[in-house]
Amino acid sequence: MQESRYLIPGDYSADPSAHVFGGRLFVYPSHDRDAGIPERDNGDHFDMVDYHAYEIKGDPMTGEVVDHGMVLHLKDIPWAKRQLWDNDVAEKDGRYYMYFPAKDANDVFHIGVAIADRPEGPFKPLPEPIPGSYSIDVCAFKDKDGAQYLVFGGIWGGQLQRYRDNKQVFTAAEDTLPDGYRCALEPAEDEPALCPKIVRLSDDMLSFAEQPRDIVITDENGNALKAGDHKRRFFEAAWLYFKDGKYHLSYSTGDTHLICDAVADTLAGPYRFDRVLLGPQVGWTTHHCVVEVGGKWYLFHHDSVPSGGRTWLRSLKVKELA
Ligand code: FUB
Repeated sequence: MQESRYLIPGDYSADPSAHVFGGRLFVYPSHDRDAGIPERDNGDHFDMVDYHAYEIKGDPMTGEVVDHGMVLHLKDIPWAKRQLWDNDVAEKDGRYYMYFPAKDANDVFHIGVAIADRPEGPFKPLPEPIPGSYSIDVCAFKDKDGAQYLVFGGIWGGQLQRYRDNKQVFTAAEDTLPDGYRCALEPAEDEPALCPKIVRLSDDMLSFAEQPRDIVITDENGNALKAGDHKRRFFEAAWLYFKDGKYHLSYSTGDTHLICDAVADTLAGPYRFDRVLLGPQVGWTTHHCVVEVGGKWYLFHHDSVPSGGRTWLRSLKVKELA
């Protein structure tokens, strides 16, 4: 059996979120395109305008991949100006809720919701983003008691570094160094790293039921990881899953290009750094999800091999989780 598999040859997709809904495996990626925008550290070149929903019939390593077509387009989202990045979908009472980040008219990221009656969409967006939402990279997680959560956040182009206590305290100008875009606001190397956020969703799935909270990632001694610990600290692309009696938080380290896994006994954490799930891939970004299908665990991720290393044109892959 092949070790890994490209899922959508002939098109560019990234940032997979995979779920089994009603016994069917769905993958919701970002839909990459070449917008001709120069590569910058603020991610302007990731200028995506729509999403497709995919279904894999049967074994993820060999099954037919069905493209259910375009399920949401930027032009139909009244509040969003550009850059549809990593989305995820949650189910409640037979309805499906797609959560997605996009930049508003002021180039500030927020998270929107779009609703469908079927997991394959299409999804109809609400006219405004979720009040109090910010930053990028949404993961939807349903806990054992049925409560539903979003995990989100990403630094540099994902803008998380502009916020403290869920308030924007720094501006885009303060975030930008004179020599172009480089993130000026990451904490000092010996300060605690910025954390991904978790928030419980309201019963109707359309708003936050509480203030987003930090998910703290610690070292083996229980100390919060430092911002200078570039090989372990959170950058973006958090994914929460429950496996073997533990909560797992996996995430990208961004500028060191790793997917790491941290574990906790409770949803709230803290999460202790455990291991590297995936080493550097071709392309700058690395982004993944972990999902159980038929008793086996799979890692979905992306790389830029098929586009010849163009980091904004990525291709989805899957492999069994070791
Ligand atoms: O696809 C745009 C951004 O690139 C995502 O939000 C990040 O996770 C990175 O994959």
